[in-house]
Amino acid sequence: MKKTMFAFAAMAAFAGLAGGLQNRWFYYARNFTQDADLADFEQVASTAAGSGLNGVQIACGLESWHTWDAKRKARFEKVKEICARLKLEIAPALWSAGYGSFLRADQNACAALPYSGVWTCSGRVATWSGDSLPFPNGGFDEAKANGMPKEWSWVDGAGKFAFIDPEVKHGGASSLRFECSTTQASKHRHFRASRAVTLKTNSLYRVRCWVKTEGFEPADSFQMAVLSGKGDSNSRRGAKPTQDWTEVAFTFNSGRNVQNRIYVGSWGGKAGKLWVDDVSIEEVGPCDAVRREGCPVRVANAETGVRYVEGRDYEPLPGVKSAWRAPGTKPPVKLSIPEGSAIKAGDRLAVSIYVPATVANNQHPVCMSWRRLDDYMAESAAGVKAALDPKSWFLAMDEIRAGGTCELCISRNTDMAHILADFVERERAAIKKVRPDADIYIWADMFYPGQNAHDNYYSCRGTYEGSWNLVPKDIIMCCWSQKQRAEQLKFFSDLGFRTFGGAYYDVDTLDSTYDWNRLCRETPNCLGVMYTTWQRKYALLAPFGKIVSAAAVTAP
Ligand SMILES: [Ca+2]
Ligand SMILES: [Zn+2]
Repeated sequence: MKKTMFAFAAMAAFAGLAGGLQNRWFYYARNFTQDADLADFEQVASTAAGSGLNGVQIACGLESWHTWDAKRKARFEKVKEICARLKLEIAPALWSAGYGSFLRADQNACAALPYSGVWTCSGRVATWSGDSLPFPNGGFDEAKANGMPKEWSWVDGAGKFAFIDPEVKHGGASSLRFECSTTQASKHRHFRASRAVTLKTNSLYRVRCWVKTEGFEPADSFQMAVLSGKGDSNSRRGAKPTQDWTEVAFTFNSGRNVQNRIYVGSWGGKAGKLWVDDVSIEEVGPCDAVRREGCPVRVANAETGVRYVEGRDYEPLPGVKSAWRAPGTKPPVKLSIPEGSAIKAGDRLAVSIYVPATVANNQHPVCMSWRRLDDYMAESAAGVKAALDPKSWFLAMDEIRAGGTCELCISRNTDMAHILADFVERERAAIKKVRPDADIYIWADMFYPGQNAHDNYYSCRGTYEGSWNLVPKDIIMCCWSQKQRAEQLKFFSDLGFRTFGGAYYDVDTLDSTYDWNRLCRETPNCLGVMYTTWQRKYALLAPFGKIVSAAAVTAP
């Protein structure tokens, strides 16, 4: 009986799917700013079409087509010709709030974090003039009686696989060496040194260390991090398996977190040696001030509290030159003091501004509350319509790791779930205005509680929980959780959404593809599946295409 029921279910799922899943796409990211991109695309597209795929999500910045030069537009015409000949539908990727594609419209669109500091007026300028932050024995030069470094409150495997090394060092008398190959390693294979560090709130810090490796695996298990334990993302990851002394450094905003721990080392090391030395942390000054609605500049006398007036006591502060400029690597922004100002040389100023939010590895999300972005969406949608007039539009709205922190967001008195859903609604409206019958796809992670739809998400203020109930039901959810693919497809299907499978994900085998293929066929209203590669790995594209195009589900 069970068998028969399964057979009926399978037959129903296959109705109208003689060639497999309806949408069988691959992901392709290139900007077509050079002719070589075209040749590469044609080769990948031919492989895809030859193995049964019928569409491509192209991430080529088409959202700014209205600003492209003639050569780039001509190359895109060639892309259209190639796809028409190969019978591949083009779904352009557009509008990433998480990875800041909107910064093309205005660098001040970045999500912004409050910054406050005491600046000093000297002559006709006032600027940040930092406090030093004592960080003794960041160079592992002084050891305690047990042989472990002074000041460091925790070293994994002290004396077992972690050693002060006087032979190999970057500076001073010694470094700290981890032997990741030892059989004495802990279950979690952590090889880290850490200590507490007390920071000021809403201040900028640059942390650095030097790293040397020898046969170190996996190389991306190296990480330097400053963690408060509250969802923050202040870290840099990665080294080479074998490298001479190399500096690792990054800048971060302390936000509301005073008590933090600084970590250097490996999470999950399996082999080789890792040395760290000369760890330091310093306060740095902001190099850009965000100037837009919701990001006021406030300057007062630090002693008397008297407020100064922009345009009278100090010249208007310029906006963001580039959200990618890391404070501490560029000169700090300055206030120019005009004649007749109430600010006098030697005055100490309490300065509050907003600075670009930086998260994870140099990622710059945008503020979804800023209505100016709607103008860009309208321009952009009209451009995409003129360039391609696609039926399928793919919103690149994944991993939005900052937001809710500027006064514009706070004044809305809501959470990230509502801010996000409202933004998606505005994106949808901009598309529907130029293409009423558009199918609109979106990455599903910001709407799935098992991925990113929760509270304490990186630098966000307010929860994303419940976002799945707020977004229009005609948006197609591209599920890409590799671990929870079955649960995620079911979650959105049960809520009444159409779904799409973001499969493959740069793995080395097609094991998961068989499962995605089966799940996508069994899930009601699942439109198809996509070969999704971030690393331009197309080696398995042909067999992938055959699996998802076959009339029946095939077993591995
Ligand atoms: Ca040292
Ligand atoms: Zn905001």
